[in-house]
Amino acid sequence: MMRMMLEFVVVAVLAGFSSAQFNPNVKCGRTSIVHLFEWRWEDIAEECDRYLGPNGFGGVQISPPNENVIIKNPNRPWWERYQPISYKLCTRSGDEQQFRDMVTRWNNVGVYIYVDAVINHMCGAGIGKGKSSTCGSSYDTSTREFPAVPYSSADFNDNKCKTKSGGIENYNDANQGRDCQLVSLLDLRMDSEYVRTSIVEFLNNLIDIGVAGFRIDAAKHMWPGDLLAVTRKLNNLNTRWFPNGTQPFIYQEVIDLGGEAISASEYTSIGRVTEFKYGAKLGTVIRRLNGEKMAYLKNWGEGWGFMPNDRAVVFVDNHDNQRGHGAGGASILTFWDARLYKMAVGFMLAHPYGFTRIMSSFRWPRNFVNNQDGNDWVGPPSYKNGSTMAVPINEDTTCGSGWVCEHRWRQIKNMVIFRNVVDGQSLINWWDNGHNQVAFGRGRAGFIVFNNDNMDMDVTLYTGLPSGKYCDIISGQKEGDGCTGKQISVSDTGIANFIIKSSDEDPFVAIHVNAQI
Ligand code: AAO
Repeated sequence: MMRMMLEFVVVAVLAGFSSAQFNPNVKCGRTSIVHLFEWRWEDIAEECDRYLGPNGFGGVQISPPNENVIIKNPNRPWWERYQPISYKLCTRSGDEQQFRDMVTRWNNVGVYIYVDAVINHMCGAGIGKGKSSTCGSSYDTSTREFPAVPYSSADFNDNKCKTKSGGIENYNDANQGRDCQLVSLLDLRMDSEYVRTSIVEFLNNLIDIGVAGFRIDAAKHMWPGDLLAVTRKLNNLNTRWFPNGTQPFIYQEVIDLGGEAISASEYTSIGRVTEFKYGAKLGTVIRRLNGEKMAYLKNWGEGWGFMPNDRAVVFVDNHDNQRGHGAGGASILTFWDARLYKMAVGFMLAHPYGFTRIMSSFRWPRNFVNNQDGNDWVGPPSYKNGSTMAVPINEDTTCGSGWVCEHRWRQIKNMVIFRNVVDGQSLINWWDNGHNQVAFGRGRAGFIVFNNDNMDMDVTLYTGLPSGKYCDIISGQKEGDGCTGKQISVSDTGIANFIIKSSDEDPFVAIHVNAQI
């Protein structure tokens, strides 16, 4: 008993002084990252120099880089990458050399890589025996053998889980959530020193190669103490590119919409956490469901019951909930609802709450039967042999071959820049019409106006900006000495007139001091 108490005190003290990493490590003046879902390393490397770097993006979240099982039925779903076979760095996105090249190229220009780390589990329990994996490593799920790590039966939670099926049956039971299988994925025994060390070696290898941080997949399904034990052993970032003593950025995927046994706050001392309420609520507001209005966004953020600002990673949609996986439900906005989506992303990037992540998707043939998309599994644009297609760039800067590239949409790209320009400025000069016309400023650096009502808007507002002519960065942008879209004049007293028709292609206007003419 005495010893247990002592251990508890030691853990608590260590947690208090833990090397928690909340700083996204993005270069000064950059404030967002983009998830290039399922992109090949070669394309990501190109996208850095040709687009993301010059347009002020801070970094990229990449799909899991380690070996996964190859699923043939259905044919190569995107989600096979969430079924690890080993920690070797070869996947449909590329091999280890391509991975290293990508990281080096990015780091050299100061835009960083964040790895989606799948460490809670290995592949599905029913996968069987074979070598159908992205580097050809063998596995046998009945004996729990993964020789390329190696892991064997003692490294899994089978004996700890108390449900009949061996899987999570009830999200109101925290023990099930952590000790049982998530959708029948073989659950690693994270309280074992050996498993912890294997995971730490995997992550430290990536850190040494040069990555800047990790999205921790399924963090909710690991005990916070086990996760802390792993993150505490991570190396500091590679000093070839990062200042001495820089810790990796940690952001944990914890779905907490309230009302379940496991809550996000259990993880906020380890690193940042994905705030799933953000996209679910913002979608509800912008879609005007359940009587919600944009005027209510006045106290958006912690005022809406979200986690503390400096702990949150926020996004409008993610790779799961854009296709009905994970959580959030029908309110989630995606590229499929482009007009509303751009408004939601615009609002997110203008608002100071949280660290922002942009989604960049691929199209799939949606096929709804009884409100369920039968094609929610479809993998990235690929050839018959299963290899992923390159991302071709069209003349108008959009992407081809089924890659959506939301991050290249003018409105979104320009709002990423807006966020950089207004970084550190507080939200001021809020205005609303009591319904869905709202406006606010960020210090004296930027101002944004939305019209999500079914009527035209013609208002004169105090912007707080220095007097002058500004280009609206939504309907166009500044090019040379002129604007390609609307132009807004701010008077000597900081006042400007905004006209937004409800029929405008994008019913919002944004101006900032770097788009002045
Ligand atoms: C695939 C097959 C499975 C098969 C399995 C193994 O689809 O049928 O059993 O292989 O062979 C992804 C895919 C899965 C796929 C898996 C492995 O999404 O379909 O399974 O790869 O290939 C939970 C977790 C969360 C997880 C999410 C999808 O908590 O961590 O499910 N996300 C991550 C990744 C994701 C990945 C994995 C984890 C696994 O982002 O891509 O899976 O590595 C509740 C809980 C949530 C729970 C959801 C969904 O949510 O709160 O924690 O997420 O249920 O089960 C309301 C509630 C909300 C509730 C929601 C849905 O909105 O408010 O709380 O309803 O009920």
